[in-house]
Amino acid sequence: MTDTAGAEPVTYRLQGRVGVIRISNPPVNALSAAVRTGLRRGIEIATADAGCDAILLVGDGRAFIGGADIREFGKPSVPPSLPEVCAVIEASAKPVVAAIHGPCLGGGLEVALSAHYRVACDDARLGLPEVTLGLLPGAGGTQRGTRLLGAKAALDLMLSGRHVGAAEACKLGLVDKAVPAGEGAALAAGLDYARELLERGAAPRRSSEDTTGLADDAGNRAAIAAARADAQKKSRGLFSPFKIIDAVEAALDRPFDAGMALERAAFLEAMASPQRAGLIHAFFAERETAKSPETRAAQPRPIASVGVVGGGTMGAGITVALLDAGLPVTMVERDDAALARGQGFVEKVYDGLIAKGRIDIAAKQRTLSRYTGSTDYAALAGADLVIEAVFEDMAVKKAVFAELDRVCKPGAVLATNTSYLDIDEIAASIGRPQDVLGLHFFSPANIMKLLEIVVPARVSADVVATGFALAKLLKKVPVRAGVCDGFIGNRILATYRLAADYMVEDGASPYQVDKALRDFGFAMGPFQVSDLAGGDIGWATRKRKAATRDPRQRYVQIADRLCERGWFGQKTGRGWYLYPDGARTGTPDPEVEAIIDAERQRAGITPRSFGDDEIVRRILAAMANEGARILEEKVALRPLDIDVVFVHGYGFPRYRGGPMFHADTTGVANVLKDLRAFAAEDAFFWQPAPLLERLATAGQTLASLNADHDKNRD
Ligand code: 3H9
Repeated sequence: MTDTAGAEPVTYRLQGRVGVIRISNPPVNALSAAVRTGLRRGIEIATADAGCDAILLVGDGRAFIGGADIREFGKPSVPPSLPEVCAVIEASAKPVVAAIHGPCLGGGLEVALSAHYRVACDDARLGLPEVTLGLLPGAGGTQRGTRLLGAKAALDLMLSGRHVGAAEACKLGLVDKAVPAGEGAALAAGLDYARELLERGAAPRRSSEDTTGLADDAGNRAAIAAARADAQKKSRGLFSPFKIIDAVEAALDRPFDAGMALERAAFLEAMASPQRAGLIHAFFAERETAKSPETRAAQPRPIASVGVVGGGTMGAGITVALLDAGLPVTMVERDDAALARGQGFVEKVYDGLIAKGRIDIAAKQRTLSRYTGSTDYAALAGADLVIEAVFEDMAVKKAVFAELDRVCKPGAVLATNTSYLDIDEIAASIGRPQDVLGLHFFSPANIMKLLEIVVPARVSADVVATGFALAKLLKKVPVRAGVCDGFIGNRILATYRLAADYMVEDGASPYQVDKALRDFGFAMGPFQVSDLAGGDIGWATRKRKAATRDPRQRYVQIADRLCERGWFGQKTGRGWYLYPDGARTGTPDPEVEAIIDAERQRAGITPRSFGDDEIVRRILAAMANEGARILEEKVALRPLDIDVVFVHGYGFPRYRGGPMFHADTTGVANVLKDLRAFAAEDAFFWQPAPLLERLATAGQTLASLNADHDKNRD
């Protein structure tokens, strides 16, 4: 601790009568052990400093405090703990002001709530997002927050993890006032506020003693009951939301210290839970996937205008995603009718938002003023990037790319949204393969966060970097993938869908398979996914691959029997499930079960029963095994890339980290044992990937490959 700015993460300096404690721990001033020590010491120095009458807490750089240092989680704890530091801040006999700008999250907000007064700049983002990491606020947030805001608002913040801006924070009573943002604005506003408080002779005002939020007892009780009922429905399988509710209830029922004790015990329990480990893995993994060898090596090309070829569901969804990011978009379709349909899909999205009261007609018109439709490829001549989203057929795609090659300006990035096709072949078909990239969006493209950035052999690094820059603009989670059939996501999906088909032919019902996977935490089971995507898509793929299918691969015909009847899923009213009267949730179909029975007889299979546990183990083993093959082939850079694809594109439970993280949780050796046991019945499908065998022999984890990749990079 010095009285001048130095290398220490927390410094103290007297400015007039105000002792300024400045936190400087880039990038987000996370509360590492050194910062916690520095904060406590800062308060001690300020307390002892006769020239200091008030204390100001302020963050350097782009944040007040982004929260506890997540990188310390799972390691032995180092004193002082954050609750201790917060207690020291709150106990100060001199008034303490927190001047907030940028992120003020988790432990950062808890520090601010321990201060006696708070001012926030307009760029502040305040929140208690611990729930998203499998935790609860562990430094008094549940106790001080509830006392200040009341149970309803406190629960809303803590259970959603959402960030609020300065104006809303003012309204909620989280901060006292909001001021305009700007360079040095937090320090200036904090100093002004501290001086104002001194002039007023304001005494310390402690959140732990505040009972503003507790006044409405009936409202608070009702909020607790409502939150519990809601969590039973929405947070099934999760640990920390229920602990948050218990802790908020304790704030109503118990003295502050007893509430703090309950919060601490629950926090430590949450910290020890595998859910915390899975969620924190997901947090870091999705930041890692945004970096790639190409983003390190090259600068992206500028993207000021974009073209989309194709106005079907995908093309329209991509158009909306681009419009929402503020880009001008030109959609090209083959004729007026197709173009009108495409524009209709786009408009429908905004009309839906109007109906929900989320935007008004003027906002729709403003957005659509950046939309142009055309049936002439020449309209794409000025586009910096064109995304092709036409029918999934190589000849059709090549014809589109030939047109793009003809009309697009030199240097335009030419992207395909194909989900399966060989992008190297598309690139080789035109005169500028270095500009051709895969941008694989997931449906609905304006909602789903995942974007697979598929890197063909001859693409130049700046084109790949442009794909990543576009993902950032679109607020998508990008994952780099190599070219292969299905890339990362659909290739692994195809494999575990086979495992599911085998189980169904061997005796499980598709409804049991789906339910077992939902109970594991998946958003949907594979048969529900098929009904949602449309069974015809998989059928077309199976037909396409029929000629090249390895004769050793077991083939289950049940899905073909459904497709032959025109049962493609939701869009046809029946598939694996029945969807009477346009229902979104399907009901089991006895006729499907009869077809399955007939197919088992045809194949000479005596059905056996499967436990839910075995169903889940088979699916996860199939995922990990195919994932390992993908790693061997370098289609995915690291196991964490596969995890991010499945969490963001396929409804894998985030709190389990992803299929590869989960394989480590189970133990690679145990996954291998399962694979070998299953291989006794089908040696071709269940053949263990050599990578898993190598890791198991060496006693290594898949996660070690994430770290190896980092080492090689540096
Ligand atoms: C907590 O506080 C518990 C307490 O209640 C109780 C304790 C007893 N720690 O996201 P970005 C890194 S739980 C360590 O790309 P942005 C991040 O990994 C915590 N590192 O930037 C990245 O590193 P790299 C509650 C952190 O501007 C870099 O900072 N807090 C932390 O888009 C930039 O991050 C949260 O849950 C951290 N806390 O967004 C907030 N935060 O450059 C989590 C970030 O090497 N953080 N990093 O890849 C966020 O939501 C966003 O990072 C934030 C900035 C909004 C702050």
